[in-house]
Amino acid sequence: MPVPAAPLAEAATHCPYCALQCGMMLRATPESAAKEGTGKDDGPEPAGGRSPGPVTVLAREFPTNRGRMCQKGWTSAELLTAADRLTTPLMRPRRDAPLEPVSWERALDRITEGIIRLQREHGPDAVGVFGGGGLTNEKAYALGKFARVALRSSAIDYNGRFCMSSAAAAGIRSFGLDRGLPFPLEDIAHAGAVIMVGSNAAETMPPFMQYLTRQRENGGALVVVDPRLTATARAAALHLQITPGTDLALANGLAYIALTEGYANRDFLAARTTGLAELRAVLASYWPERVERITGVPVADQYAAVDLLAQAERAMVLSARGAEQHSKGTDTVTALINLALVLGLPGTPGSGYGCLTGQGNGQGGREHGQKADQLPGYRKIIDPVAREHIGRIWGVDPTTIPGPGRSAYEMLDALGTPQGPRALLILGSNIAVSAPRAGRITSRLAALDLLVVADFVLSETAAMADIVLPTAQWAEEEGTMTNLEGRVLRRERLRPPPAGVRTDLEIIAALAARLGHAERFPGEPRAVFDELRRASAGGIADYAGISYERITASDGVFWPCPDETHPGTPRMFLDRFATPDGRARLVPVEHRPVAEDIDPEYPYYLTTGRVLAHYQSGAQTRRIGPLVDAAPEPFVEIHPDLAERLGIAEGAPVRVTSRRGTCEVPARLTDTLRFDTVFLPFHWAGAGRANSLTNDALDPTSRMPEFKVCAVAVEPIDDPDDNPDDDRHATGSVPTATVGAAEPVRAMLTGRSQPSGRHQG
Ligand SMILES: Nc1nc2c(c(=O)[nH]1)N[C@H]1C(S)=C(S)[C@@H](COP(=O)(O)OP(=O)(O)OC[C@H]3O[C@@H](n4cnc5c(=O)[nH]c(N)nc54)[C@H](O)[C@@H]3O)O[C@H]1N2
Ligand SMILES: Nc1nc2c(c(=O)[nH]1)N[C@H]1C(S)=C(S)[C@@H](COP(=O)(O)OP(=O)(O)OC[C@H]3O[C@@H](n4cnc5c(=O)[nH]c(N)nc54)[C@H](O)[C@@H]3O)O[C@H]1N2
Ligand SMILES: [Mo]
Repeated sequence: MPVPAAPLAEAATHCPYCALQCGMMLRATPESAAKEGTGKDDGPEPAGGRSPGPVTVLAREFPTNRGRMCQKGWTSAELLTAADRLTTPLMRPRRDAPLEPVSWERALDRITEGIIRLQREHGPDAVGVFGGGGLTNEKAYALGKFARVALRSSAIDYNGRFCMSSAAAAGIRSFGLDRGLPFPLEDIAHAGAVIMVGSNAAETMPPFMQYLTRQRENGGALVVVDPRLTATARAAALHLQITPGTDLALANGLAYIALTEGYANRDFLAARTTGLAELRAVLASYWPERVERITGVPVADQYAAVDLLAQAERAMVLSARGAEQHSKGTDTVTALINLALVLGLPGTPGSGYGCLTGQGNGQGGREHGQKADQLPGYRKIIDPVAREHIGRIWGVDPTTIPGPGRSAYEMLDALGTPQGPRALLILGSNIAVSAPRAGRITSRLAALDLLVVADFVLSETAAMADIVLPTAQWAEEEGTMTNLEGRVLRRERLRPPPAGVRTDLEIIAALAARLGHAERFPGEPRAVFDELRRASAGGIADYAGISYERITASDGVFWPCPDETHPGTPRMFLDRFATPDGRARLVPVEHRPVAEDIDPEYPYYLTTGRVLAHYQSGAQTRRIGPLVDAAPEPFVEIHPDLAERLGIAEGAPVRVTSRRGTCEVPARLTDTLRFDTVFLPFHWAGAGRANSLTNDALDPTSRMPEFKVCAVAVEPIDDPDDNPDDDRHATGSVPTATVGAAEPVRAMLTGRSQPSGRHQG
């Protein structure tokens, strides 16, 4: 292992959380440098061992955040010194025994023995890898290569499948490639109209809101489509309070209006698209009254939204998880792209369609090969030319590179079965909390012969592992991230990890070395990045011209950037789309119902999402004092009228039940959501785990699960001890309070013509 460089007094880096990648400055307090660990120790942390001191976080003037950050960013450094931070590998002496500290040698030897034995008995695919969109580009690249070269396994996928995979699949189908935002954030401030479909950026990317504020100050209008009146929707001129799971019909309906009202951009359609006739034929059945019946969005509001978009000189259609995390997410985004194309927005300067990618490296994480069907440079693993090129870079015979593996949920669902992996290595995901139908997934994890998790804390998933490896945090290692704009940026290291802790790259390198591939896996991020550049050269996501030096000296570089003299590509598609003929595809798509609709037994829609103070599975933010104070516990949002009907008071314990499990949380009564819909944030484990309920129905193209809608029953908990088991099935007991409630709710809906659009200003 190379000797780590000395700690810095100050490091220019980026927030460890979302895809906005706010620029931040980290400053070591004087005593922390003195108490520094070297990161080189190869044994358990001695009792009372060294612990590095606190770090101060300052916001930087970076083009994404322009000096601002949210509460998560300001408090992010607290996790560096969290009381329960892992500083030694942990291992179970026996399957049923508790985790105990062990040396790195023993932990790595035990993992290697397990891998070799399971692969000898069951073949290479017996060992699987699960990565994350929070990992740096270097780690995502190394992990994909580790699976294909060191393990020769096809079983690798990652949590990005649960995130923006539907938008990615739709972007590839319509435009020929997927870059979340094909334009810089700055363009949003100058758009005359923006429609945001299923994004609550006010809570999920607070510093992003300054672009919408500036957009409004510039005279622009915002339309928000969300079943809830969120903080984001409050900033809108028009809020469309849609029935969950019906965005596809709405998008088709808005495109219908654009075509029939003469708003279609005929020159653009003729010059830059194909498929208009076929699209027109499908859109013909999406007349406004029918769309109102499906979506609940009043006809007048549909017209108002199209008027705003069509009359603006520059306009944007943006989507996020609310529209995408559905079993028809790919087609829903396709319908939104069709709307944008009919209006002539994509590839037009200042206008366009974009997906607001979520995780810190959600964009880069989907480009470098940790995806089941992909090789670095956003290449297809089935493409013989790509296999040839990558085989050369990796120094292996291309025929030895495995073919495509299963998608994230399908791989997890098969764990421990004769068809699936018997060992799993997880870096950067806490699936025991965040996977859909999580009761099923934890039972699959428990069925494994070997579960290895690398994390900085004992997440709920790590707590199930046979071996846990303590890994470095963002301030303790270098690396690059690619933000939601496709901007490749640099993380600078403030100080080495605490004694006993290794970086993910060092862990991958050490395992690869034990599997006989010592030379092929450098543990140094720069060496990995240089290889990544060469591997990506000539691919879709081409990083060949991007270097650490360039992105340190600048505000990052946008891919594609094929050589060092190339300026990078902030705006894409200006001349042509990335399809063979250069034209965007209008792909006709039909609305279809949600995978699990409400019925008398499960009469309400459940939707899930986020709150400002917590990040994802909460593994990181549930350990940070000010964030726990801001949002101490899980809750379910219920409309006061529905709560009254069910006999539920504010703060009272509520049981939410789906065909897959139950969740018990206090009620939060609010009239900001539809009264046929309840909302659960998914940041908590245990009885408050939202994913005990969610549906594992998958999108046929992206394999995205239907996180955003399933059918549930809701009842007050009279006897708190009466707690039915998780993952029960439809045959289980039916909560009496809600039997047959679907009809009264429908009557309420029609009786009060809920929901209605909301006009302001
Ligand atoms: N505070 C915080 N910020 C985060 C994260 C976090 O966990 N916490 N995670 C990051 C990541 S990885 C991601 S992916 C992003 C996610 O960012 P967002 O997509 O903004 O987050 P969500 O809360 O999942 O969903 C957004 C909205 O979709 C709405 N919605 C639910 N169902 C539907 C529907 O059928 N149609 C429509 N139109 N809307 C619907 C919900 O009511 C919710 O307000 O946030 C990133 N930023
Ligand atoms: N019901 C419902 N479920 C959802 C969603 C939803 O909207 N509703 N959203 C989905 C989405 S969009 C996403 S992105 C997923 C996210 O869900 P997860 O994949 O569980 O994401 P995190 O909670 O960020 O988990 C990251 C874990 O890895 C650790 N970690 C962070 N960085 C690193 C690193 O660099 N190296 C290593 N080794 N470990 C690291 C953290 O401590 C944490 O334990 O959840 C999905 N689940
Ligand atoms: Mo995400």
